[in-house]
Amino acid sequence: ASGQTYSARASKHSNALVKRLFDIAELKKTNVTVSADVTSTMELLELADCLGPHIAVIKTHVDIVSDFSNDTVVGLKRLAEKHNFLIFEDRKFIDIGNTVQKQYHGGALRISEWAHIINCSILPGGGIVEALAQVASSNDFHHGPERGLLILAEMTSKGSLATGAYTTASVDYAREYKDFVIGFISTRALTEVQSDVTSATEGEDFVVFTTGVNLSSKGDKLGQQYQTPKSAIERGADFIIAGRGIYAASDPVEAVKRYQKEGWDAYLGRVARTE
Ligand code: UP6
Repeated sequence: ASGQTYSARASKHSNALVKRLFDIAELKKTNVTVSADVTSTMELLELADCLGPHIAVIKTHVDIVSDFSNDTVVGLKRLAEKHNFLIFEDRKFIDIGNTVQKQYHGGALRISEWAHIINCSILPGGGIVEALAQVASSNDFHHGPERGLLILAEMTSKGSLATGAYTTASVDYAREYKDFVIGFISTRALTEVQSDVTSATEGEDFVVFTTGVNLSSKGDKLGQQYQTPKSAIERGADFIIAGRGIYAASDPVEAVKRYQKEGWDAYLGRVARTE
């Protein structure tokens, strides 16, 4: 787990998107990513607007939005600017390179146009990372510097097979494609070199996003397993991702504020322990 502050990491990072992400965290004092898993454009935009001041990133699954259209995209982009947060489409690409390029760029969802962050599984091998990176670096794509990839290195569901050699290979691919890969979806810090002792020499600082965060539940009936914001951050999460814990609460704004405070206090604690 990194013991450095977000601003220290921002100042040293070579990736413009990561810099911006850390700057947002520091400015808004939040490491919360809300997983806005609602199924209509109206609900999604309402959530983004009322939670916006308290989050660093909104995570979407736009393929579950029943009336997804250009209005969804325009609305999301407008709110991302209004509240200064990034958009992460949790599409979990997992296919051969030729297919994921078409799923990422163009198609019905036009993900490359509006999502700052995407993620993929490395089950298909390194070609998937290369294919997605190619889209962002192509000459006719103008958002390249504002795009980044998280590798799904672990999963929070019971019986997950994203362990062992798969997780190790995730780190290897991240290092191989470090211009485009900004970090991991994982339940803990995966790279020892994130400690400030070695990161200076290695020049490596991957961002850890952790899903499966909930303050009031241990899991659901379909195998989801939760930890608290504090435990996630202590294990190395830089950003905590919470869905139902926030949007399904009776008062989502009150809930997001609790996750913001718990997440921020845990981060300050981690930094203080390193000093
Ligand atoms: N997600 C996980 N676990 C993973 C990867 N992704 O839960 O290993 C995603 C889910 C959902 C969110 O697709 O969008 O994170 C978790 O939602 P929840 O907080 O409501 O359980």
